[in-house]
Amino acid sequence: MGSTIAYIGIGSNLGDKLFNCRYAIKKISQLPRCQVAGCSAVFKTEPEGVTGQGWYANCVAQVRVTQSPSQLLKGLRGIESDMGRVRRKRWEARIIDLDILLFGQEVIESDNLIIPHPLLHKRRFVLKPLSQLAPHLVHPVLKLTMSQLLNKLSRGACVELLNNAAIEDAVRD
Ligand code: A4P
Ligand code: MG
Repeated sequence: MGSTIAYIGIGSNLGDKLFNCRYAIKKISQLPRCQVAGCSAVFKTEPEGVTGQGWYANCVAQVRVTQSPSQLLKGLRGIESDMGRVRRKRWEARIIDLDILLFGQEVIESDNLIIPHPLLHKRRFVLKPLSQLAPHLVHPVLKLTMSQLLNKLSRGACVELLNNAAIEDAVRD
């Protein structure tokens, strides 16, 4: 199987949020047939679409994989549960959330996997880190680049830099 570049959205709004993001990246780098090729900075972001929750730490990892999207999803679900995530209801506060944002230029709509992530183009907390890593990457359905999608967003939830440098080291620590 040839390799594919995928982008994983990482979010945490419980516990030591920055540590959780760093730890998840390290765990992603240890998945079989998955190599972390780059990481964005981590951003402190206002919750979007939910009220009454604490701020999130969000970042995006770029990974080179030689596995299928569903195998990658399975690996990510394993990391979420190893880190103690318990799912009760959708969009609740979470220790860690790992979403596949993009998987090469593939478009997938199955029962348990939708790629590109259906809200990717509407969320500053996704587009800001994604355009840091891949500003010219084209959305396979909307045919706009990540930086074009970011520029199209109207003013909304606040996204500010939390940690600029440390994440790259998470893979090496
Ligand atoms: N699923 C379908 N497509 C995908 C995909 N591309 N990647 C399915 C990962 N999973 C995918 O996800 C529910 C189901 O989605 C999974 O069983 C999987 O088969 P989940 O992680 O259990 O639940 P969730 O995270 O509560 O729901 P969802 O829809 O993933 O929500 P989001 O998109 O994660 O949004 N505000 C800020 N500032 N930062 C955030 O990170 N996150 C959310 C949750 C809301 N507001 C936020 C943030
Ligand atoms: Mg999720």
